Amino acid sequence: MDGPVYVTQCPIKPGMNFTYEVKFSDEEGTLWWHAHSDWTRVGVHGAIVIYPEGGSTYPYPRSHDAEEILVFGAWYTYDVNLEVIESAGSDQPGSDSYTINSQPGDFCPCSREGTYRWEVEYGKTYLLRLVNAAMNAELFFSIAGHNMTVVGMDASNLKPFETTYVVIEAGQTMNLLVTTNQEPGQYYMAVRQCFSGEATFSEFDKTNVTAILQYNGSVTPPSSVPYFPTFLPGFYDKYAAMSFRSKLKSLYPQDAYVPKNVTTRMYITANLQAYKVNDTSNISITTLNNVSWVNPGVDVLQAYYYNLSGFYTDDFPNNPPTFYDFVAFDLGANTTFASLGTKVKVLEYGEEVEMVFQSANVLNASVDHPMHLHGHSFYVVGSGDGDFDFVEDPKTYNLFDPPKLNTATSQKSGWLAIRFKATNPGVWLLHCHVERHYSWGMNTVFIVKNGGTPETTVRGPPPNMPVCDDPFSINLKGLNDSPFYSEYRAL
Ligand SMILES: [Cu+2]
Repeated sequence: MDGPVYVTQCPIKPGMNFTYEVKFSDEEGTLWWHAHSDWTRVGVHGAIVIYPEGGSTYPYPRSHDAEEILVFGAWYTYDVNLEVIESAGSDQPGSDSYTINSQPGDFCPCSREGTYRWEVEYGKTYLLRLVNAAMNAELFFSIAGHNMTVVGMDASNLKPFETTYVVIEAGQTMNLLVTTNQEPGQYYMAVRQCFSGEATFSEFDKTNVTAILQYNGSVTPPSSVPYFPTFLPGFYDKYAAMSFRSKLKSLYPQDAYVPKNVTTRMYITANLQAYKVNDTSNISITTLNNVSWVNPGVDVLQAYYYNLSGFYTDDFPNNPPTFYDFVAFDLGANTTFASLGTKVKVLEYGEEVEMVFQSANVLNASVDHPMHLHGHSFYVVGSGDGDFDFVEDPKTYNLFDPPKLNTATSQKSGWLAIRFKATNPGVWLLHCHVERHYSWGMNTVFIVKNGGTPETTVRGPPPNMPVCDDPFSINLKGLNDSPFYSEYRAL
C-alpha cells in the first residue's frame, strides 16, 4: 500500500500519525513523496534521493559533495483545500505563483525577499535533481548560459543527452549534470509553465519563476542583474516539449526486459466530458474510458483483502464504449456522456500489460495528461499525434531502449503507449497527475493478484491502519444532491 485515500487506506486524521515502510528495488536517482488526500500535497511533499547500491558507481561523472535538489511547487495565497471543494464542472483556482525550493523569485510581486540561491564553485560538475511538485502544471526549466545533460528520470538512468532546456511533468523527477564552466557571476534558473490547452479554456499562471545560480569562492558576486536564460521555451511551445520527450531513451538496452508477450491490452481515453446531472443539465467531469472514478466508502485494498463486497466492481473496460474521431475539433457535449463508477481492473500476477492512452478532445478540452501508475514503473514504448492507429503505430514502438518512467505524457490530441509486467501484488492507483483532472475523476485502480509464493503475496495490514468514518466521501462532492448520485449510492 502506498497511501492514496480510498484506494489503499483511509485518511490519516488530524492529530493522528501513520508510518509507511517503503521498499525500493531497482530505483536509482530521485523520487519524491507527497500526501495523497484532496490537494494537501501542495505543501506536504519532499524529495527522495536514492544512491546507487553499495559498491556500484554512477554511470556518469560526478563529485561526491556536489549535488543540488530543486523542488518546483505551486504557491497559493489562500487555503487551497478550502477553495477546492472539488465541485465538478467549475474551474478550480490557479496558483498565485510557481516556486523553486519554496521561493517564487525576482519576477513575482512578493511581500518578502524571495529568491533561492544555489552557490557553486567554478569548474565542477554538479548532479542536479529536479522534482515537479506543482499541482497542475507541466514546466519548462532552463539555466542562463549553461547547458544541461539529462541523465535520469523517475529514478531510472537515461542515455545522456545535452540540452538548453528541459520539460518536466507534474509528478516527474529528473537528474541533470551541470558543469560550472562559465564566467563566474550570477545566472537565473527559470521555470515557466508549458501550457498545452486552448488559451481561452483556462487561465494559467504566467509568472516566470526564478532562482539564482551563483558562483562563489574567490569571486566577488557582481552587482549587475543576473542573466536570464535565452533558451527557455514560450508558454505554448508544445513542440519544444515534444522534441525534448522524443530524446528520452534508457541508458542500456532494455530488450530483455520490455514485455513482448502482451496478455492484457488496453486502450484508454482520457477525456473531459459531460455528465448528465438530470434531463436538463450537464456538468463537465474527467474520465478514463468514459468512467469517472467515485471513491468507495472503504478503501479498495481493505475491501479486496477482506473480500468485502459492494465497494467496487471489477469491470473497468479495456476499451472506450464508443469509437469516434477522438481528436476532432468541436466535439460537442453529446458526443459521448460520462458515467460514474468505482470500476477496477484485475490483473493476474506476472501479466504483461500494454496500455495506450488517447487524449480525447471532447469540448475542445484536450491537453497533455501526465499519466502516473502506482506500484510499477513502465516502459514508454511509443507516443504520437492524433488518433492511435492500431495497425501502423505499433510498428513505430521502441522495444529496444525505451525510457522507464512512472509518469509519462499522453500529449494533447495524441496518444501514449506504455508496457509493464504486473509483478507487484496489491492495489494500485492509475491517475492523471494534473490534480484538477484527478479531482474530477480521471483515475482508476489496478489490482495485481498474488503470485503464489510468500514473496509474491500482498502483505497484511499494519496494526494502526486509519479507520474510515465517512462511508460516502467521494471525489465529486458537487454531485451529492443529484438524483443520479442518490441512485448510485443506493447500489
Ligand atoms: Cu490530465
